[in-house]
Amino acid sequence: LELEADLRLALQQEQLYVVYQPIVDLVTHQPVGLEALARWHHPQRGPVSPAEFVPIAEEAGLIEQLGEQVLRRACADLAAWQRTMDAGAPESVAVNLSRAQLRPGHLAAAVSAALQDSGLGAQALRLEITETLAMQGESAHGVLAELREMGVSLALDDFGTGYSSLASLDQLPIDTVKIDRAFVAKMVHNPYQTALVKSTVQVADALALRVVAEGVETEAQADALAALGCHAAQGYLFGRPMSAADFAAWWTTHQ
Ligand code: G
Ligand code: G
Ligand code: MN
Ligand code: NA
Repeated sequence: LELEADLRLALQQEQLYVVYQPIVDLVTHQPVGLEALARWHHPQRGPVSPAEFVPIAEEAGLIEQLGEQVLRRACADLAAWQRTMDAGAPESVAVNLSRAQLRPGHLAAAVSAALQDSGLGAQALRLEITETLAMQGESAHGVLAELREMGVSLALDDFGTGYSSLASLDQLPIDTVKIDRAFVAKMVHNPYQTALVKSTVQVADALALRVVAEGVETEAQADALAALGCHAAQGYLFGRPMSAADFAAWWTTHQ
């Protein structure tokens, strides 16, 4: 409850900030994109993980406000990079959505406003959803359809955990699947986990979906994923989540 009050205040004062983690092509290791991740530095407790404060925001009815701040910051930062980088600025940014943000009408309006204020086109935004939420009912499907109609692309996040199933890849209006890092961690030297990733890539290929592996920490994991035909990866091996300024420098030196 104390954290909830502090979070409410932090949102009012816009104390939350956003860090960015690169996504690289698994064949060339060239940067191809980035994911925005929310951060909160509590004045007394220090850093609080989004794994802790996102559920608090959901319960307290603060998630739309939080989501909108992250969306606006990510769009503003991407627009600034596109204005200031000489060549090859990122074309899009991925932003995580919580299930409580999937309200018909409201989410599309917030996304539109963030795009309009930053001057970005809809293709500059990739929204990440998890299957547990994506699967919940007609209204969620309607919201996803609204976003797709706007031209925003959708990624299925944390694939391989929870309720995710290969069958759902065909049923959601997504263009990307993100393989969860728990899956990646278990893969090397484990034939069963390797087979699961392999079949995920095969189904994704058949549906023309892009596959991004998360939490790649070692060369062995990157090599194994590349050998399985996985397209892109994200993880500490390539780059940690960074401030906007550090990310811009990282991106420029990795062109
Ligand atoms: O960045 P980190 O690994 O600490 O994130 C922990 C969890 O919080 C991940 O599941 C991630 O998807 C989620 N998360 C990070 N930023 C956001 C955000 O802006 N909105 C939502 N809904 N979840 C986020
Ligand atoms: O659930 P989602 O995929 O949005 O969360 C991404 C989370 O994974 C972020 O909190 C980010 O900080 C974390 N992360 C990114 N790369 C790595 C990695 O290589 N190893 C580990 N352990 N976590 C990572
Ligand atoms: Mn994500
Ligand atoms: Na994930």
